[in-house]
Amino acid sequence: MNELGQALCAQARAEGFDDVGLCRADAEMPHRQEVDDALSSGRFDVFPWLTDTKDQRLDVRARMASAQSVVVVVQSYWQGDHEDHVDVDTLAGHAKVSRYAWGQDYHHVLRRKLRRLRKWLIARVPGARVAPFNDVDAVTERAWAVACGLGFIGKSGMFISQTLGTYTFLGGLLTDVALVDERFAGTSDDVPRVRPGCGSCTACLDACPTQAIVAPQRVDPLRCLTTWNVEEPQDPRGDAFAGSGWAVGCDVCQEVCPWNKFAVVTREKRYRPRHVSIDPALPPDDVAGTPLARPGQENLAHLARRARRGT
Ligand code: B12
Ligand code: SF4
Ligand code: SF4
Repeated sequence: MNELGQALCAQARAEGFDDVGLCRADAEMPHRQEVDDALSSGRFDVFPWLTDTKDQRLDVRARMASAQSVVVVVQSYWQGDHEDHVDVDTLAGHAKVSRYAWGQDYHHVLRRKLRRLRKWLIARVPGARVAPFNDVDAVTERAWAVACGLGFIGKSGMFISQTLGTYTFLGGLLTDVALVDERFAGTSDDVPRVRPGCGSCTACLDACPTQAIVAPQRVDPLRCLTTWNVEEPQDPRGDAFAGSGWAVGCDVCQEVCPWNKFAVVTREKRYRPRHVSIDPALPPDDVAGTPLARPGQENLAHLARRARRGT
């Protein structure tokens, strides 16, 4: 990367991101063919917002034609081992909530930091185009995290950082500012790739409660609990996976991953648990500003009951 790229990375760390990398926007996106196959398979049609934007998800320059660089940031949300976790309480007992949903909504946290980073870059390159992305934007973030040399895709499908483990959020910037030298045009030779590090481990494939990891790195969204208890909480197809114990999201493929011995407790206080338990009978705005707003307070009682069924 060039000097400006190095300064931008330093600034991203100063913003509180735990890792950051960048690469040329014309570098080949890792797993491009696999992502294309997956999004064309029909299995992802449950998320029309994902399949309808396939072009951009396969090529960031379909999102910003003038893009020169992709910057990816990584932020740990690992809260450490403690009893202070979040549950959904019902009369029938507890149902679990995935760690990513324990604190405040990460979209708000990352977006604010990314907007500041955008301002920083524009102050140095007046007139620059700089577009932040985080989760809901049509950028295949895990692939670009790999392209930026920040880690590898585990058999669980999770992006794994060798220094942070799997409990991380991703986001970044797409910009027309050149942050990598021209001599690397069309390649990712500037960025050493991290070799996949699963070895012979199959813990996540074996432990997934719904056998959603159908092959290494291939997660079937129609079997993953998160599809049914976060994205589509009212879809009756989710009933097929009742009794998992998970009311919101699922952490099993991360809980068993040996790379999480490297997980570091997040510096972001806003990801620490705010509630010890959530009563689904509370007024709807109780979950405002947290990821629990995505499935919705009105669905929590149903999700918790379904998670408990059969247990
Ligand atoms: C749609 C979506 C989902 C869907 C579908 C998941 C899926 N595996 O596709 C559902 C709702 C099920 C989901 C679940 C979760 N998600 Co999600 N999700 C997304 C979203 C919005 C798009 C992902 C996407 O494009 N999927 C399509 C597939 C094809 O692409 P992919 O998942 O990136 O797959 C990569 C590899 O697996 C590989 N690949 C895919 N298929 C194949 C096949 C072969 C043969 C090979 C070799 C490679 C390969 O290619 C891709 C790029 O490297 C991203 C945000 C974003 N904009 O990227 C967040 C994101 C991936 N999710 C995230 C999180 C945290 C989760 C959960 C952990 C939440 C939870 N605790 O419940 C689970 C994890 C489930 C899992 N094991 O993957 C984080 C992941 C961070 C990380 N460290 O990896 C992201 C990046 C959001 C963010 N900004 O932080 N998610
Ligand atoms: S999040 Fe849960 S259901 Fe989804 S792939 Fe991982 S272990 Fe399986
Ligand atoms: S649990 Fe094992 S196989 Fe799965 S992602 Fe982690 S190291 Fe890889």
